[in-house]
This record gives sequence, structure tokens and C-alpha cells, in this order.
Amino acid sequence: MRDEHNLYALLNSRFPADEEAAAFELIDGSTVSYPQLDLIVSRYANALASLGLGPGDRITVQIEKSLANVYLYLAALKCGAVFNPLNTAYTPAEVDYYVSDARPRVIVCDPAAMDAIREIASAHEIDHVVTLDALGRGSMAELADAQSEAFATVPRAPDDLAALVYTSGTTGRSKGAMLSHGNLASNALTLHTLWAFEPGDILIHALPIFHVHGLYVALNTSFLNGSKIIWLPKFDAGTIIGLLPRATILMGVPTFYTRLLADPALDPQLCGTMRLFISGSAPLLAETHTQFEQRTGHRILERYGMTEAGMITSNPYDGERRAGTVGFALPDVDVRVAGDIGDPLPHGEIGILEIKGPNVFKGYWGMPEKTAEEFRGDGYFITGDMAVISEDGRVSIVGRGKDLIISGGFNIYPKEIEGELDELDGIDESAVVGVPHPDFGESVVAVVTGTSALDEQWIIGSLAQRLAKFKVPKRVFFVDELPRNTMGKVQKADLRSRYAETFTAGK
Ligand code: MCA
Ligand code: AMP
Repeated sequence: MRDEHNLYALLNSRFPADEEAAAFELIDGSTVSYPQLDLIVSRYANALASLGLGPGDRITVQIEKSLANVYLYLAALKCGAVFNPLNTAYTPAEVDYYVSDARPRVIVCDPAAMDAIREIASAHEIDHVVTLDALGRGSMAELADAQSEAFATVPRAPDDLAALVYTSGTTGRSKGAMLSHGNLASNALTLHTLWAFEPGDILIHALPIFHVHGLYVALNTSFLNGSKIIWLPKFDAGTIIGLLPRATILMGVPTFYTRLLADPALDPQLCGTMRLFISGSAPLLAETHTQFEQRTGHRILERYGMTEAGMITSNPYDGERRAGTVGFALPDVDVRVAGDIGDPLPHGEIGILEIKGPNVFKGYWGMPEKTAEEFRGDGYFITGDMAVISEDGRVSIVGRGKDLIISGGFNIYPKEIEGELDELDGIDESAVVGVPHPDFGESVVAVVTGTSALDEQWIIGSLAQRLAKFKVPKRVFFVDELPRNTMGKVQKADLRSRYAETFTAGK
């Protein structure tokens, strides 16, 4: 049966029937049970269908984290539509690009953004803009409230698209990674088993849900387990410290763990019920791994993934979790390290990591040539991450073949920021690099040449009008000229070492 391949049908088949089984617990103690969740999702699915959203249609969503946001995600699956989540930090200029590329049938935005989004929608002839705020109020919720609680899950094949998640590329604009029902289902099922989910598990959810980590990895594995999810609007170390004694699993980016370590209350007793701390999206410093074990008795399980493939490797649940490595390829995923032309390299040699498996996406939306460039002839996807694989199969990510900065788990492409800098009056040339940051892991620094009248705060303020806050350089430095090699290429390694201590001096 085709509908068995709709991811919602799979998740729903694992929802406990017990009226008391909580799917979500909010910070005020209120809960939503699994049977309630299923009924609400049907109402949202009817609401989306009433807007004309059907199989294959995109729905672009830029709203605050809320339960209504989850209802929307599940309802889009149930309708067979393609969910396109956007970072809430994106500015209207950024959203305009995504809408022009994704061409959604429906856009859901925060009520405060309605005017700006309406303008974008009308420029791209998008029929429906509806709203949802952080408390789940807005025209979308009102529409859903008026609907029936019956909706037959739309049949889907494994290769049918479930999501379009944008990820910046090494060149050009962001690309929409097409993720299918089969991609998401296989990864969720694999992780559910690999991380040994068990009855009674309780997840603390503090990640944003516009990325694969918070949306698919955290939610889908918990749904498959019929687990309770303690739902937080965002990460706050103090709140998590208060919740740890009632939970069993936390998934986070490395910044979560450095911030938790800064709280003196973190100790083994506090973590008495905890079974698993998982880290990913950015490299976890071996130092953080060691300190966390010393303070709590728990060895963080580090895993590695990317938007195009969900999770790819993981340290073992049983067995040694080795600091500084991202573990073994998932059971159904093949990994290899290759040279520039795809020539496989032996164990122990550094090269680009290439991957193949049921989790690997269907290509970049509307970009068949770009997609073809990123795959080898034998079907391996070129991740752009530099890695080494040991004799026993452990993968270590040792660098990036792509010019990418990861700040607090968010990806930032220097080229995009350099493009905006170069547009500013008085700037001749610019180079953007990532340097170590004690909280975000890496942080953005810009180095520019231009007129002597340039002012750091003016540059930062100007960029903030165009770019999401997390991409805006935290410091701007002025130089007479950028260091270049004999080929004229900017020496970014030189700049990274020159400004390496910008945020860590004296730490
Ligand atoms: C917020 N700011 C940031 C970041 N987050 N700046 C740089 N990098 C960031 N990540 C800005 C804010 O706008 C604010 O600016 C200032 O920095 C400080 O904000 P603060 O309140 O400290 O930040 P926060 O709200 O506590 O957020 C930090 C955070 C958050 C908790 C680390 O960024 C976060 O939840 N990151 C997780 C990202 C994630 O889920 N990544 C997964 C994608 P101002 O003070 O000027 O207003 S990767 C993925 O999905 C793949 C598949 C994978 O492998 O997982
Ligand atoms: P995204 O495009 O947001 O999905 O980010 C994916 C990228 O994050 C990967 O290509 C890696 O560069 C990086 N990444 C994810 N997990 C890890 C990890 N555990 N260690 C190092 N880098 C990671």
C-alpha cells in the first residue's frame, strides 16, 4: 500500500492509544496526548487542504517554535505536501529568495511579519498567506479550529517529497535539499534502534525546528517511540538544569553543552534519570566531552549529519564513545573517503567524505546540474567535509573542503556575507572567516579594505538590515590590503590565524 510510505502513517502507527500518554509537556505543565495530537493534526490537514494544498505542493513556514508549528509539520506530511521550514532569523530580503525558489502554494508567517510577507507573496503570485504566532494563535489556527477531525492520510511513495530544506552551497545562493518520505523514515527508524530508545524515554526538546536536527532527528525518533517530549521554546541552560531530573534524553549542539557546563548545578545527581546526551551539527571539542564526563558521569554521544542526508554517522550507544570522532557509519549507510576526483583513499588518509544510503536526498530543487555535480557516477554524494576513517571504521571530521562557518550549530557561508559587504559604500574588498568563539564554537569576523571613513558599527548595522542576525559579523577589521597568494587568491588561513584570538584572548 502506497500510504504506508507516507511518513505520517508510520509515525502515527507508533502513537500510543492511551488517552493519558503525553506527546508533549509544556513548561507550564500542560500536556497534549498522542490521541489528541492525531486529531489536531487532522484538523490542520483539513485546513491546509481547504487552502488548496495538495500532494507535492510546497508550504513555506517561517514562524516561532510552538506546538502549532509541529501540528503544521505533521499536517503537511499527512496531506502529502512538501514542508519548507525557514529560519525565523531570516530577513524579508532572504525570505523573498526562498519564496521565489520554492514557489509555495501557502506561506505561514508570524502575524508581525504579515505586511512584509504579503508583499513578497504578491510579487511571486502566491495565493495564501496565513499566520501563527508563538502561542499558536493566528488565522491558520482559527481555520484549523473550524475543521473536522477526520482526514485520510494521502498515499505517498517512498521517493515522493516530504520536505524542502534550504542549505547554503559553496557557491551561489541557497539550495533546497529535497527530502523524501523514504529518506526521513529510514533515518528515523535507524536512529530509533541505534540509540536504543526504550519505553518511558522522555526527551528535552530545546532545538529550533526549522532544521533537520530539531525537526526530524529529535521529533521523529521520539514519535516512533511514543515518547513524551518536554517542549521548550528555546535553549535556556537554567531551565534545562531544572528539567534534567525528569528526563532521559537531550539532543543539542555543542553550545548547549558548554553552556550547561557553565552552570555549577550540573552534577551526577541532577542527571540521575538521564540515559543519553547527544551532540551534533558542529564539532564537539574533546575538552567539552571530557569535562562533561567529569561533571556528570555521562559520555556525550557525538554524531554527524547534514541537511542533505539527516544523520550519517554516530558514536555507538553500547561501546566506546570516542571524543573527537563522530563514530561509525549508520548501519544502512556507506561512507568512504575520496580524493578530488572521487578516487577512494585507504583508511587513515584524509580526503572528502562521500556517502550513500537510503537517507541521502533526492537532489537540489530545480538544480539538476548542481545535483549531478555533487554525486559521483556510482551514486555517492560528496559531502564537502574532510574526514579520515580509521582501520576499525571510525570517522573523524578533520576540516571542511567547503568554505563554511558553523556558529552555534548554524551554517554560515562567507561568500554570502562578502557579497553583501562588497555592496556597501566605501568597501573595496572583503573577506569573511570563522574564528574560535567560547560560546558559539566559531564566530564570524569580516576583514575589509576601503575608505578610512568606514565605521565598524555602521557596517554591522547595515548588514543586519539584509542578513539574519546570526550571520552578521561580530567584529569587522580594517586592513590596507587582503593577504593574497601568487594566484591572487585571498589567504583565509592567514586571516583565521591573525584574528584567532578575537573572542578567546584571556579565556
Ligand atoms: C543566536 N545568535 C547567534 C546564534 N544564535 N549568533 C551566532 N550564532 C548563533 N548560533 C545571536 C542572537 O541573535 C543574539 O544577537 C546573540 O547572538 C546572542 O543570542 P543568545 O540569546 O545568546 O542566543 P540563543 O538564542 O541562546 O541561541 C544560541 C543557540 C541557538 C542556543 C546556540 O543558536 C541554537 O539553538 N542553535 C542550534 C542550531 C541548530 O539546531 N542547528 C542544526 C542545524 P543580539 O544579541 O545581537 O541580539 S544542522 C543540522 O540540522 C544537521 C543535519 C545536523 O548535523 O544536525
Ligand atoms: P547543515 O547543512 O546545516 O545540515 O550542516 C551540515 C554540516 O554540519 C556538515 O556538513 C558538517 O560540516 C557539520 N557537522 C554536523 N555534525 C557535525 C559533527 N558532529 N562534527 C563536525 N561537523 C559536523
